[in-house]
Amino acid sequence: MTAARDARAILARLGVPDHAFAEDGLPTRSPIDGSAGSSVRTASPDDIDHAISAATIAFEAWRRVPAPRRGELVRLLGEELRAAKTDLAALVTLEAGKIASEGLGEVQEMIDICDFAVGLSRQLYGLTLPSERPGHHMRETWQPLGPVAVISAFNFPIAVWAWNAALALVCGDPVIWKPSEKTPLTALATHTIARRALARFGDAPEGLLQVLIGGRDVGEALAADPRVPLVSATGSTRMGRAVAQSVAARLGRSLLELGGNNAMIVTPSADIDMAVRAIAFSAVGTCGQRCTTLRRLLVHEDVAEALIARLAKAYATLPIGDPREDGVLVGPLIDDEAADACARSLAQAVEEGGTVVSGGGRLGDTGTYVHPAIVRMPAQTPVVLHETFAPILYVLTWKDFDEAVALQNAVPQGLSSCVFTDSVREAEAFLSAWGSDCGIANVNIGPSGAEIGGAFGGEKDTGGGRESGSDAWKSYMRRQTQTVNFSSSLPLAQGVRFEV
Ligand code: UN1
Repeated sequence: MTAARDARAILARLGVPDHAFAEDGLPTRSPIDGSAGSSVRTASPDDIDHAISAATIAFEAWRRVPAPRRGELVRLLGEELRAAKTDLAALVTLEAGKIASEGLGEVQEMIDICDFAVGLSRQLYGLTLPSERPGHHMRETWQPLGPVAVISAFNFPIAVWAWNAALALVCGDPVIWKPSEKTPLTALATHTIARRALARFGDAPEGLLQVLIGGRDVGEALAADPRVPLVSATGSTRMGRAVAQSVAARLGRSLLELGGNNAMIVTPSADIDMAVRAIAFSAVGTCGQRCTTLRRLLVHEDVAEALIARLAKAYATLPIGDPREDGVLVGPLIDDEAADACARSLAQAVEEGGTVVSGGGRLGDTGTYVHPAIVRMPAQTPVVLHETFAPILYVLTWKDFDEAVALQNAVPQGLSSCVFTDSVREAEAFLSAWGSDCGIANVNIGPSGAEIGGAFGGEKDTGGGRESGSDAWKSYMRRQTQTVNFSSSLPLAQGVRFEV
């Protein structure tokens, strides 16, 4: 059975309506076997305009619904996702090429953020502040913001929508989703599941949750439209820069989660067994296509040879292949273009003085399956500074811990980072103000696979946004400082006198 046929069966089972598909629409293809799937209807400029109008109208009603009641919709969404978990996860595998366990993990991440958002719907807390004026009180309140555009990437085709949508919904905001053009099927399936939650909820306004399938033009239209106060975009730094400029030109707000170039520092006291396991998952998992994938291994010169030998041994036995099969740990890259980019970066690394220690190259001459590679580099040359979305691990050595931290920070991106050490001094220095400059910093844990409870995102070229847990919800709301005078006089702040 081709992957595309498997996908079609799941889409039918999940009840994705026929009108979502069109012969002349966006073609789909599974990276597993290259089989062509159903073509998907794309949004016209009119569709985009209608979607934004409908979201604007929905906002009028939704912002009046009490937040805990809004949370009820997200609770139902979590229930529907639980019920559809197996099918939806299998579709992630078929469309994005993730192994089964990671497909399930992706849907679990959606369920987790729903649970988080339901609790949040009874919080969304503000502050009360002492007023300098007698008989006055001051408070800070968080109000719904308006329609939120979510632009998501193929590598977490649905979880990133859920991070945004679950928070936006409880915050009182409608959501317009532009999924990656590489993964429209999982988006349509998710939208269908969300519609079931909307139906059970009963009186949610039309236009509260919408999906627009299409390419760059859709993202550009959403970024440019002043009716969309927040654009949350996940993807390449190049895309994020374009979105940010367009949104900033109209003084809108953008929330960006862009490229990473994540490193692990391994010190002489590190538990090497644990490091090897962490490296394997974070460098090779999702075939190197997470924003949080480990791309740079910075290892102390005394332990480098032993660690590289252990890694090369582990890489040699990696089960690569059809991600539907039990035991496979490395599935395909998303498409031929990604496999070409992987090959180009490896060639560039060698040109820049790198030595391929393990892997590299395709399985067969064409196709999207590659051997994860370990490449020793003499320095952080241009190829190392660049995020290639593929399983290539660059290895560099260092002598002095400060030098390691400097190397970790000397790239344009700032998403995730970690140190493996048994030294409390090194661990705490890494986490200090002069340590890692990333949004995520871990000790004795790889850089990928974050939980939803923390704020997710990073600095510099990663875009500065924070999504998911902690107080990331504040990005989806409008802060209002309120002062109420309950006295019968009108004192002015700062003692200003103005008698008329
Ligand atoms: C991404 O790669 O865009 O921390 C998101 C992780 C996942 C999310 C990654 N929970 O690796």
